[in-house]
Amino acid sequence: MQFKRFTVTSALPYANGPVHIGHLAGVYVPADIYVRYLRLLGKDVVYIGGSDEHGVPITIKARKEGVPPREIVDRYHSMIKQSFEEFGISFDIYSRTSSDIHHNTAAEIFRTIFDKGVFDERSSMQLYDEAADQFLADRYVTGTCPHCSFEKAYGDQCENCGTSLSPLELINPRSALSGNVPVMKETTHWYLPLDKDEEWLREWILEGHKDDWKVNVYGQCKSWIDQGLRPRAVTRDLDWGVKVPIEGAEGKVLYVWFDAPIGYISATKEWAAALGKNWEPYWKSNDTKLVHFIGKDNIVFHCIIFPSILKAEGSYILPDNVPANEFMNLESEKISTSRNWAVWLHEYLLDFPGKQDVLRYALTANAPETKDNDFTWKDFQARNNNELVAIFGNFVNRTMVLTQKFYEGIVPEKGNAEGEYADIIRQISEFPALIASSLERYRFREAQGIFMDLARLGNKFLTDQEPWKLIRTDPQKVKEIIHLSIQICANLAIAGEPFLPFTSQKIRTMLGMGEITWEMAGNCALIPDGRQLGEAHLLFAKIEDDMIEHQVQKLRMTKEENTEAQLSSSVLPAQPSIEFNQFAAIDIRIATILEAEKVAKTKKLLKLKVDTGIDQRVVVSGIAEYYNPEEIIGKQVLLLVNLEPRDIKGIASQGMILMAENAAGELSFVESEKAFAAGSRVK
Ligand code: B3M
Ligand code: ZN
Repeated sequence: MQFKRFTVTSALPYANGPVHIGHLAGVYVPADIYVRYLRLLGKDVVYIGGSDEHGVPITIKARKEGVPPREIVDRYHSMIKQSFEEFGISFDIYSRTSSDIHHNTAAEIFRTIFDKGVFDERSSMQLYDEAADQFLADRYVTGTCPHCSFEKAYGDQCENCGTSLSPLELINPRSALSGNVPVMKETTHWYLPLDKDEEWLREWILEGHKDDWKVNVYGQCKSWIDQGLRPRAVTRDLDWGVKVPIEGAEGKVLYVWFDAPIGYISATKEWAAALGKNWEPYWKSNDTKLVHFIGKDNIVFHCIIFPSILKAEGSYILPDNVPANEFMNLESEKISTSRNWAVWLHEYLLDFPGKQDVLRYALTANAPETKDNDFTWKDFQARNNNELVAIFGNFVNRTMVLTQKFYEGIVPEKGNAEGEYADIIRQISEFPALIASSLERYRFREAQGIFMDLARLGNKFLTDQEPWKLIRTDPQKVKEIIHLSIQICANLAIAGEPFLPFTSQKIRTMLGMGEITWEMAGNCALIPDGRQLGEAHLLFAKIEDDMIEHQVQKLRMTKEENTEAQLSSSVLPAQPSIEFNQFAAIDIRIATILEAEKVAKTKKLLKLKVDTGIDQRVVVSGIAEYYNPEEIIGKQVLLLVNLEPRDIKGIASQGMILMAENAAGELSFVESEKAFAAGSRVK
């Protein structure tokens, strides 16, 4: 099918924190590559982005900071918008769901579906936090996932196994507000009867998109549909969100996953209005190709729930594809906002100024397209130094420098060595179609790899031809070599624009290129003889070890902070109280360690001889993993002296050394601050 226009969306990030490389690799970089390619093709395309400003993630953050939700979304919306812009994510509009146009659009769609009588209105018992005086929807409740036993599943989804949940399915639910065990309370909500959508969803996705949707996306949809779809509440008892636009629904708002995807539509309206265009064809015309770029945790919402909403409304098209990615991990661990385990975009932009393309390149080269992948700083450095600098940058730089040196920067004439270079010229002409074919199948990683092969081809061409030597013997041929190299540079500027837009711009400036189109790619007569080229600038610079070490160090510190926080938060509750005389019966003394040796054939045990002040005796203690025998001779420790003797590995142990144990199970002696004599009583 020949599409007339393209509506491309990328997931609306929650405005409750900055964006990180996981978001970029999963969603924004691939979407941006795709739309830049479409624009080069001259297609009518709108690329929609914006902030998701409703939902519990926002209100929880606001509550934590003790500020109104509005303050949170204002802060992060502008921060996210700005960093996307600086990073070159080329949205046609970056909107937000707290705008009036969005509230009106979402309310209108709800109203239309309501008027058609599609929703079921149902009263039911829901979890309620009495202390906070609030129903516990979605992330306001946590508990154990009934599917995978993950203990921190949310009321709407388990982030461990990806299953979408309802609060009542959680085992041992707890309020995220107070930590309390919730009670049940009755409330009324409107439900989208997804069970009735099963048939057309089956036909549309399972039969219609078996071959063109990604395996991971198709698989998730299939398992959802096969498990049987259930009606889903699309309203909530909350005060932050789009008000439910019907009577009798006071104090209720639309479920965030009802309104957020509608944000794509609201943003399109806003974009069109500003340009005096009609928004409707972009959402309602069958010759429009709608593509949603998302992460794998959003698949069900974009492939099943949102389409069901649009279908119920009746006048919208459905997505042609939903190329969801898997997750990007960071240094072998899952990226986590709460544990600060991430590379934040705004920090990257500060730490690596002018290196947007390096991150874009590294993320695409390692994109989690078919499975989770890992970002490491070492790989980032290697991609830059060994690929961008050594191949792409090196080729373009050599071409520019030689043109400068031999011809004062003027493009030499082509000559007629065409026959000799016919094979290379043919190869160049084949590149655009190869890259395009991968891009159109959403294989960005493969596409970028092919693009790099073009740079490789150029680099190898120069190296093989050795014009710097040939200049003395065959200056005519050198002209031809340099001429062709310049044409390859121009091709790299065009084919590279979707992947490395900043670099493409630099090359275009150096070569004096104007507007570019995809159609021009593959051509070896892009830059005419006699053109004076601009000044040569390096495209990429080597990234030294200290820059990488600095980033790795940052992560190391985060890890230490997390471990400390975890240890201090996992303190055991106090034991039941005892009477004073129970305590008084315990006889603890300061004792001096006189001798220490390992107990044979054990890992943990030391046999100690101690001076208790009362006597000298033998005690067996399980501290061998934490102390070497020789380093503890002479130490003053606390000893429980009236514990009944026990036989440990054939040794009669008379007493017990008191040790402190932390949450990690590590042991430490407890010492007297002053050097008291052995036998001093501890009470
Ligand atoms: N804000 C969830 C997320 O960031 C959500 C996406 C909305 S897309 C309409 O995972
Ligand atoms: Zn689970």
